[in-house]
Amino acid sequence: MVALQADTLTSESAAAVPVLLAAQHDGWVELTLNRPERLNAFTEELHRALASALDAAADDACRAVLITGAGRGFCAGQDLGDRAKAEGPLDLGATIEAFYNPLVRRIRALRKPVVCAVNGVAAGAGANIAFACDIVLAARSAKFIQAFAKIGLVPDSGGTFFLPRLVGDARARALMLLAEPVSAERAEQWGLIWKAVDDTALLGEARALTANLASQPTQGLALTKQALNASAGNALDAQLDLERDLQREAGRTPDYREGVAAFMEKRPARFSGRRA
Ligand code: LHQ
Repeated sequence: MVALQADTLTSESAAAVPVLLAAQHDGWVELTLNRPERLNAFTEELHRALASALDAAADDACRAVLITGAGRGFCAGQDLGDRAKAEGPLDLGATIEAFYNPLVRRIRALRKPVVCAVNGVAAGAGANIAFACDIVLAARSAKFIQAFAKIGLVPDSGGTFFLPRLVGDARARALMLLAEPVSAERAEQWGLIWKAVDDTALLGEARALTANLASQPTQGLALTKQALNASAGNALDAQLDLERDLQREAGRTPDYREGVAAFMEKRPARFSGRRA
């Protein structure tokens, strides 16, 4: 695993421990939140590093992204110590506007799949950032906590959007009002995540899944993401129109031609992910 290049490598101290690790693979990148002693809670520094890494991942050479956490936790949301250091009253809305909302928007808008491997507890914004990703795998020992209620806050980072849509209103309400942990297995049963995986198998499975996604028709997957992102706010008529427009675009990609040719020739497809 390598640290990010100088402009995105940020560190907690002069000892230079990067708060985010970026490992480049063949066509995909693995981003590891790296503040294990704080269960990878978000500081401004971590937000900045993650934002730059996701911007770098927008390059067409990168065809999938994996996000995970170092140590025993995935992410405990906002670093509450970081906020406590601030002088004077805090404007939490400004923090959300500057960091959390752009992060959720970056993940959703990225024109390639974002896989999240939840290796341990995901609390507060840490849970909701995971739910913003396209495919979520979680270690069987991991749990998800809408921790906001315990400190008098409102679920953010898209939680009030994603949860009711993923698990329905009754479960979303209780999870948010009670801040009760949900195990990875229950999260899978409820449709909150894609899959719970044995702890020791998590990273291997998440890497294999991401590598496989990086070999797929990237433009088609990007357009599929776009359709799904729009679905929550559209009526059927508008969604049908959008599907027509996106299919028109997909039909013009080299990977559509390759997919059909491979099918006809009864051979595996070799997708390039190129736009044209
Ligand atoms: C932490 C944290 C943490 C600092 C564990 N901060 N140190 C947006 C905009 C602006 C402001 C506010 O918020 C937001 C969005 C949010 O995310 S609000 C929600 C913030 N997160 C939380 O309220 C979760 C706080 N953490 C916990 O409830 C527990 O740590 C969980 C349930 C996640 C894990 O519990 P345990 O497995 O028992 O671990 P632990 O509590 O012993 O934590 C291990 C260490 O990590 C510990 O430090 P220490 O020096 O005692 O070993 C904790 O203080 C530290 N830590 N979360 N958010």
